[in-house]
Amino acid sequence: MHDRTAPWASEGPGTVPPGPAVGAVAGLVAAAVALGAGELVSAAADPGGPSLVRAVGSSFIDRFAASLKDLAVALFGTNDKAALLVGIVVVSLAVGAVLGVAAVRRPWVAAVGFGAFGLVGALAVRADELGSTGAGVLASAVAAVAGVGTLYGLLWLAGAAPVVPRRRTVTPVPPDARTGPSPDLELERTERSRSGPGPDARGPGGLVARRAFLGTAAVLGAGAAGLAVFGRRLAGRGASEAARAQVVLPPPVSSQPPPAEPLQVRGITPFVTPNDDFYRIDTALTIPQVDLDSWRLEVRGMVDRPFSLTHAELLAMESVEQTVTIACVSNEVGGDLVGNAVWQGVPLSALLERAGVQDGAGQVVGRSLDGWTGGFPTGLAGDGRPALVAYAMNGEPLPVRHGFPARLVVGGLYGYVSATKWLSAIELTPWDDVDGYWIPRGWAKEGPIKTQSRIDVPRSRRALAPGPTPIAGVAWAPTRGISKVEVRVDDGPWQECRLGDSDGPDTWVQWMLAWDATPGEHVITVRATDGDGRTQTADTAPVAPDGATGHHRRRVEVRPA
Ligand SMILES: Nc1nc2c(c(=O)[nH]1)N[C@H]1C(S)=C(S)[C@@H](COP(=O)(O)O)O[C@H]1N2
Ligand SMILES: [Mo]
Repeated sequence: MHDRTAPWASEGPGTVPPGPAVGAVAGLVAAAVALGAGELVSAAADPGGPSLVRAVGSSFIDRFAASLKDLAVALFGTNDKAALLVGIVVVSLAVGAVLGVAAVRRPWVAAVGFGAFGLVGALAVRADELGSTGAGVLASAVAAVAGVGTLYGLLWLAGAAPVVPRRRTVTPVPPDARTGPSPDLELERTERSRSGPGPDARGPGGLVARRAFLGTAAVLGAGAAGLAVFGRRLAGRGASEAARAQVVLPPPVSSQPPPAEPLQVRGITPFVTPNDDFYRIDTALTIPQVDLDSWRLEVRGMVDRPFSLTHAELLAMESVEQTVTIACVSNEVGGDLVGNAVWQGVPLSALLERAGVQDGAGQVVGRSLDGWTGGFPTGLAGDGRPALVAYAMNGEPLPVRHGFPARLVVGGLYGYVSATKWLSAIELTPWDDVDGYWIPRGWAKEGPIKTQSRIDVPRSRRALAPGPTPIAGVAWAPTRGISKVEVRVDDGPWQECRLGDSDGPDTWVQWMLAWDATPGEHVITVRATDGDGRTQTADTAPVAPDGATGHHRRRVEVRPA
């Protein structure tokens, strides 16, 4: 009945260590089990906090965000996040596989390796503003133990252990195997060979061992994935969604109705961006979860009367509704990291007046629950532009991903210096004392939004029919407003476009031009002029350090008549 073809048991059970492939599979599965166990334990112990993988991801973002694309991206969009998490999992599994191969001959390597694995996770959770150190240590310890245990178990199943050193004389053993294991492990394995189900108890040899190994590995792998999914589910029941559902918005004392006549052009960007379509940019791999009973907004720093507000107190203050276009500094010319919403909230100026800003407090710093910061000159909060602690967006409580329960919205400033989401504190500091999150990462300290215009239609994907064709899009220069938008086709003259109604200078405007499309290839170019009469420059600048410039162009093809 002895099948001697199993590569790791060819000379008799238990005498020859399994090959590297077996070690790799065992190590990979062990790493998967470690990750799955870590997800589950962190989700159970600290549902609002990051898992080990997410915490490692967050430290990765904080450390490398600046260098990611040559300083050029002050953003972390949804896709970056998914890619980062997948990357961390893949690297972890690969490291597990390497540990598995090494552990075939040196079991201690697995213990050290998975220990280090756990330590990295624990340190990352500790460094994470959203993480509970206790939960992180627990999850890391469980993950490490689960990893080592799985690896040893699988190798044992595969016939690696127990290897009784005396018996190795039966087969030639590679030189490094002799020097490997620590005395303790030798002892333990010898012990196990006597008491536990030893080599012979594994019975009918290689084939069964291999089946048992592969079967167990598959089951454990699937189980690990299940643990991870279940853990995510558990963690997904964040406190914020539930809290948000309970929020009743007060009526604003003043509101700004959306403009009467949005332009009706098929494919044009709507004047108000629906919440679900609004771009999302932030460094948060785990969205800070909020329990409204304990959430506070602090106003502090260089103020005469620091105070903090409960959620109810914030909503009880007089609020206004204002339509404001916000944009990301990383928005490329023609890009879609820009949106326009009706924000309801408490004017920042009211909070600053109540606190009494001291002389020399040149900067308003918004602090997020996750430690992110953004700051802008204090004077801007009182120069007439909209500057709100916003708690509603387009008539709904602020969506969780857009900053629930409250965020800052400041007209005319890129989000990275102003639009702090998941707001926990507004801090007054001297201008030079604090640099917001992106400033040491290579971005300008002041971030006024540059005048921009974008072509929405026609799109360049399909050839157009010749004849009347609208050219349309949006243009923005928040705080200055848009006075004129012009389009040119090829090298033709700049033609002035029709503008839609705006809600004042802080929002974008829709624009359109009726074009009689002629057969052939054309390049359409747009440029806007702001309310101060300054026309958008044609000079191109990259997004770093303070926002892209240049004209948006689109090449279109018109079919023959
Ligand atoms: N807490 C926190 N707030 C943040 C950020 C962040 O990373 N963390 N990113 C800022 C940036 S760069 C932008 S462009 C805006 C985007 O806001 P939105 O995701 O609601 O569109 O949020 C800002 N507020
Ligand atoms: Mo941004």
